Amino acid sequence: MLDRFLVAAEASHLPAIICANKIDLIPFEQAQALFGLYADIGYEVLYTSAKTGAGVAELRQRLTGKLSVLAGPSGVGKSSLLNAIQPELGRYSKEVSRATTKGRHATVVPELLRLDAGGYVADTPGLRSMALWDVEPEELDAYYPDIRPFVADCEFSDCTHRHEPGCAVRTAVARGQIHPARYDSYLRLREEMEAEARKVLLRA
Ligand SMILES: Nc1nc2c(ncn2[C@@H]2O[C@H](COP(=O)(O)OP(=O)(O)OP(=O)(O)O)[C@@H](O)[C@H]2O)c(=O)[nH]1
Ligand SMILES: [Mg+2]
Ligand SMILES: [Zn+2]
Repeated sequence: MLDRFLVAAEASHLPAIICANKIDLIPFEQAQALFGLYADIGYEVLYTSAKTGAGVAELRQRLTGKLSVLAGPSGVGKSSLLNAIQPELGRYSKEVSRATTKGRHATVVPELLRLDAGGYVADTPGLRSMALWDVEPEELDAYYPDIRPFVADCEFSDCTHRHEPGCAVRTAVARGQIHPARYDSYLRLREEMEAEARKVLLRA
């Protein structure tokens, strides 16, 4: 899911910040073991807790003066984080709206909110899945900043990085220059996109 969001952001030329919330629930080393690889790739990773306030000032600072959107699965604490940044901003977090919320989601409609410190931020309902429109399977590798630098060295210009001989991406995985989890997510996403494209062809 995270890699999917990152691909969508790369494809739209939107700078992405990864916010790992609820760090009060696990030891910090454990959080770092999960998200540290993204920092290695070059993404900015913020570790936050809406509950203790950890990292909230940093998040507020990164949103100030910008037009941003908080996206992620339901229940991760997007609205709670906004509440922590500026009271009453996350009006639709679970606590506040428990009495009126029947469904799984606390936030029901995306809403653009004004920050006192300047800028706007959109709170969104949690996403269970996300389609990647306007991204062709053949260009997926370009949206993985950790895979992208190796693609030009593949023997075949249309290399899918699955099984072709002389694949520089697979060599990089073997050498530990690309994290295996990221390579796996590339393969899965590519598979899914190709299956989707086949369905569209069948319908046509
Ligand atoms: N322990 C802990 N709980 C948190 C934290 N942030 C949010 N929660 C809890 O997580 C639950 C979901 O929080 P929400 O802010 O409603 O989550 P959301 O991402 O806005 O969810 P949707 O609106 O459905 O997409 C609530 O019970 C919050 O109290 C945190 O940093 N630590
Ligand atoms: Mg919400
Ligand atoms: Zn290749």
